[in-house]
Amino acid sequence: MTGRKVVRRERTAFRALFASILITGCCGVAVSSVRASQFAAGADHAPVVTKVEPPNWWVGLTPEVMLLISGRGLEATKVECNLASLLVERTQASAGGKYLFVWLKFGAETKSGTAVCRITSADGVTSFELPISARTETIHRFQGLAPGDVVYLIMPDRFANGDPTNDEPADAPGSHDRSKAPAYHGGDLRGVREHLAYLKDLGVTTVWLTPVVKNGAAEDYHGYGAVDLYAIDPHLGTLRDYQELVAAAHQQHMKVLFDIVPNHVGPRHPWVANPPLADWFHGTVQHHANASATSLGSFYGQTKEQAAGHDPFEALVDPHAPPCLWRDLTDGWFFGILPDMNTENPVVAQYLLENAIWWAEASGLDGYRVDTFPYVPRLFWSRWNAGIRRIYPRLTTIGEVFHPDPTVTSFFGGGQKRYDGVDSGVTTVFDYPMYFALRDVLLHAASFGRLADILRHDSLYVRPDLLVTFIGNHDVARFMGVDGSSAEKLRLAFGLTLTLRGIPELYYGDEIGMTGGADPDNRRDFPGGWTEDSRNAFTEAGRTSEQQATFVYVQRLLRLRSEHPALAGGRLWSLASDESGYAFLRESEEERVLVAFNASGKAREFRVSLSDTVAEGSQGVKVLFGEGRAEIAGKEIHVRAPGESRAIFGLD
Ligand SMILES: [Ca+2]
Ligand SMILES: [Ca+2]
Repeated sequence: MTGRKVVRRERTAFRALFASILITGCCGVAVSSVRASQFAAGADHAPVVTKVEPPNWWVGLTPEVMLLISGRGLEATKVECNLASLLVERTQASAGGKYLFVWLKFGAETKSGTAVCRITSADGVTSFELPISARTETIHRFQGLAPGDVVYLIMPDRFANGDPTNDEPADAPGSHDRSKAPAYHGGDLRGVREHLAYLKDLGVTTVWLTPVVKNGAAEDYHGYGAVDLYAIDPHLGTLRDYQELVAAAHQQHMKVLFDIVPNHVGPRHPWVANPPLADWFHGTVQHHANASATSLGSFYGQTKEQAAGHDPFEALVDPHAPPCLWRDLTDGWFFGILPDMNTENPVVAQYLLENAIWWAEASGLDGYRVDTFPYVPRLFWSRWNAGIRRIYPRLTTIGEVFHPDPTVTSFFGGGQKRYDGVDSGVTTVFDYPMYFALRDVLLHAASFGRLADILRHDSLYVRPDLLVTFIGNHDVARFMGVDGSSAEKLRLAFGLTLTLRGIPELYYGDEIGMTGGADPDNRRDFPGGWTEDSRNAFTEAGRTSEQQATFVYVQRLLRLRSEHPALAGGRLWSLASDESGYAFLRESEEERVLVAFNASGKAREFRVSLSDTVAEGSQGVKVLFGEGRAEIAGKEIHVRAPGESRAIFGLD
């Protein structure tokens, strides 16, 4: 909110009894108002409310809700609400009266309506409103992901501009400039909604948007610098735009993932100057640890080169490591600058859980992509996931564990307690080990056997079939932006991620071979998302022949995946693996499918015994996709594969 608005609010509060003031400008249905009244005496200290979080709630959702009221003079001696069934359990003022926590308990008789709650202090009275509504129908909402899903990652500022009027909101002057990589480019939620048909046509089932909450700096187009966890960033639209996007996706039988960041907020969040509690954050602006400072490569016997990928994640999963080896990771500020939430404080934990519940209930979203997962103490995750599941049992949570080693990533996966006695409760994690292996194999001449080596670690996961596989995202250089890449290698990479076990994630634009180096060059605008663009790659006519070839390739693979349950969720059996090739089976109740890759530049033949495999006794084979031929010869299958090719066969 702007300083001018706050001043206007305060003047209004001084002038009028029960003056109505808008407190959350862009919150669609969640807009609520503050009714302020006070006595003339002691006006300087009289209570004033500027913000209520959450701005509204629902009947029958939770037994209680904790409100964080912001303002001043909030040292309440009494808080009471006008609904008899709504009980004020307790209150706690803090930060010299700048904040008031109010715990409300919903009685069995609570009905929808707007509660008016009065705050009395020694110096005056004010009140705030809390709209409480009935829950909407839950069918087709909160769906969660299944192995048959395909995720498409979008950075909304860089995808499509559906509403040029929000390109530069009034409170963010100078933030919009398409010619500058770190500026806002104008893409928004409406732009995503208007291109759901394109994604549906490609074969995508799920959209993951990078964070949509309000950010505070002119270069926060990426969304990871939150200043308000209950508002949509005005560059992207309004809460109503987000609700309409989720509803439109559901109407087309698609799902939406919300990118949530309980670990930290942006440096410009108002809490940083005035924390609601003294220990709201781990440390202070002046004194805090850096979560990214330490490397433990040599501790675990790595060479200098190997150590580059090693960090305190390894100590965190090491039952022999004292907390001093990993404490900075969980309690330090990300990059040394992003204020780290003290999630061990139960008030902070309740705030963050309610925030996740609020976005789900307000929009109907289907899951959370959870940022910086290892950076938050695990007991918080256990309770956070359990709190979400109590209400939304099918909702999927996907943790970001950015590490190449499956013994590390699997530790954070949910479904079982680890050495610390904690089950993180997260549904699944991203398959970073497979990402690193795929890039090493296809772009850096590593042995193809690396893939089978990653896959043998699947025994460490409770649900390896739900791992989210990918060849690119917003944090790494584009696959096509890496030296040695080519359209052919990109197709091999898609061929692998779309046929291996797991839920594949595609990074926007990779399906047309977009290029770009490290952040922010990997976040270029999707061509055609802006009316002034010379080509519109959302349409076949606007794609170059090479873009069209890659698009059609991905589309055909996704169609095949949706038509063959073995490819979407079947068990994977590694049959043959060496420096340049890999052949594996996918097995479902209905079928067995053989997938063969030849990464070398020359044609080659696989001769694979089917004895003692689920394909033993197969009589025939037919090509489902790609180049190459195969035949059953006795107890063997012989596959002839051209150089840099992949082929998929159905076995009878
Ligand atoms: Ca826009
Ligand atoms: Ca942390």
